[in-house]
Amino acid sequence: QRSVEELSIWEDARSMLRKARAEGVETAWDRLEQQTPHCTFCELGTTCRNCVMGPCRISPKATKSGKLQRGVCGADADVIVARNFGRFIAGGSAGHSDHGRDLIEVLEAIVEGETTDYAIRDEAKLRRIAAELGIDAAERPLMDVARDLVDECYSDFGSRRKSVGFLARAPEKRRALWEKLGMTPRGVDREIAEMMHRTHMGCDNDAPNTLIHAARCALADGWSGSMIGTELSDIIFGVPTPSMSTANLGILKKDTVNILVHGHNPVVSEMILAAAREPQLIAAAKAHGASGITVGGLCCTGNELLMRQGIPMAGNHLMTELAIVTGAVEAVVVDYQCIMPSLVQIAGCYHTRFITTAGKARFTGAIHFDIHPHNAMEEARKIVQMAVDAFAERDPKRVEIPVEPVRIMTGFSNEAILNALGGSLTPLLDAVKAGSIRGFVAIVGCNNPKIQQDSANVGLAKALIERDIMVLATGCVTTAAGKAGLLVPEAASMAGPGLKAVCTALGIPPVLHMGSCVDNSRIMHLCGLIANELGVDISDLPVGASSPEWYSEKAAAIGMYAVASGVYTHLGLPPNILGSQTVTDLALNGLEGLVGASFAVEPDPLKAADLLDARIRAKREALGLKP
Ligand code: SF4
Ligand code: WCC
Ligand code: FE2
Repeated sequence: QRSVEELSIWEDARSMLRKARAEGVETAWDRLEQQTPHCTFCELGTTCRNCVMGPCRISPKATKSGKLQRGVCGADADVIVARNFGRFIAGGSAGHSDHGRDLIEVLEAIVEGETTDYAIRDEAKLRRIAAELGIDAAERPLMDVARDLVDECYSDFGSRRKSVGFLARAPEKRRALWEKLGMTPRGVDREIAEMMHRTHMGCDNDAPNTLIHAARCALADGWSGSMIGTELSDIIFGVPTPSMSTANLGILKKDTVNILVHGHNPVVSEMILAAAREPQLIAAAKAHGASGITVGGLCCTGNELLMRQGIPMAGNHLMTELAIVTGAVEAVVVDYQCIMPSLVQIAGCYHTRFITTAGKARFTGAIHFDIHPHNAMEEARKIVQMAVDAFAERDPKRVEIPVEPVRIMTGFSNEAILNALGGSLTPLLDAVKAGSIRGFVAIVGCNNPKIQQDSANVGLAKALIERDIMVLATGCVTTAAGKAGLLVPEAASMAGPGLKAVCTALGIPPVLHMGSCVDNSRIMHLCGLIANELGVDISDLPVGASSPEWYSEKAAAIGMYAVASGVYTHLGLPPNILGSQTVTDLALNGLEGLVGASFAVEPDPLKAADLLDARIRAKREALGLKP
């Protein structure tokens, strides 16, 4: 068994791992050990289960023996790997985009008067976005504009369009390239469904052709499904603005009722937070001897509420099990995605109520509340009451809160960034031209128990800011960067001299928190704005992306749309594609010639920083800037 020090860089994680071991609670790390070694065929991506003539597998030694080179139908390793990877990307795109669609449904419920729990909080943004999508938004009643926006967004999911609405945000050159390559996303659901079709036996049996569609599918996510999720969330819950909060397990309080919100969508968690702030529920908590109610965030639901409401972050992906191990959590309220099924068992080891809220994400053994726009607040109150009541069952002898919370700054939407810059990108671009900011790297994504938790997320961020490269963080990298002290203005002292000067002048951190995983669409939008301002393509910009500790299908979709948009993208570990030379070559090299960017795989964060730095250097030189 590996020591807890090897598993995570954090004291809060290590303490809770020790406690879990002492109390006999199984975690993801234990199960990884049981699953190791993994199946080599699956690791290489050369298993196929797409029909019942199989399942089939292609031996990595196939070329030597001459046997097992093709599945029963005749598919070779290239075809099988491309098909599997295509479906992987489609799965990720579906997750983000279905989340986006849920926001359309909430806006629709507002427009139709089916809910009073939700409202249009940012009318100006609604009109601005509607106008951007070609809706007459100026003089008409708000609800009429909103109704048209709902229709417009739904249409992006269908199959009657030539291209999705927000694609106009991408530079013209890029759109022309997509058109030429057959990568223009026509509709979110269409591209996902077409990927399922193409990968049925006997359809797309040309690996590069399958990968081009994988890119189209991912672009539908990044430039439509996710983008709709972000923009509508801002309209309904408010555009994030900079504010301060805190992070790590120390945000759980010994004397409060602690509720953690986990998953991705702000729709339910915003209601939980609103309920937890109501005087009668706070009074109920006090009646049980608590001093109040703490709502803390996990993963992206946490990010959504951190960005807009400033709630504290308990942790990222690999902290979700460990948060319950504190023994100080009354309820974990989840929506969907990245919620380990093991949380049901771990909650069962304590007094913690594990509560699901989405019909499409139910967990056997969980307490379920079926939440819809029309009943959200009413149900949220019941959930908070349930957490309050659970406080009486907390066993103080089993409570251990290992650390003090760390301060973080959040709320850097594109609107907030532009605002901080006085309304125009010019000062930022001037800093880039002068070389005080040499470039930008978005560090995004998850934790993976195969990698010491947050060692690569934090290691890469530190190495980049030292080189005057500004870092943009989303998803589970947020809490990693926050715990490392990188999300406060004082972190400028850890940056290189140029970046330090810019951050100090603006009072911002060198690592900017831009939101949840769907909010990577903010970063794509920003790339589009910068490229248009400079009159170049996104692939000409001194930018990069990285997911050092990724695990999920969604992270692969994000990586794929970043690359297809022209952003060089580093991954800390490879997807399961190495069984195909063709697919691997295309991902690591060939895509560069097609879309002007490719993937790089490098487990060592310092070497990854070198790769991203070299890329930024080359792009700066090509733009005639000093490297
Ligand atoms: Fe085997 Fe081909 Fe069926 Fe896949 S589609 S399981 S490779 S026969
Ligand atoms: Ni996004 Fe990765 Fe976290 Fe889940 S919440 S674990 S996809 S980064
Ligand atoms: Fe996420």
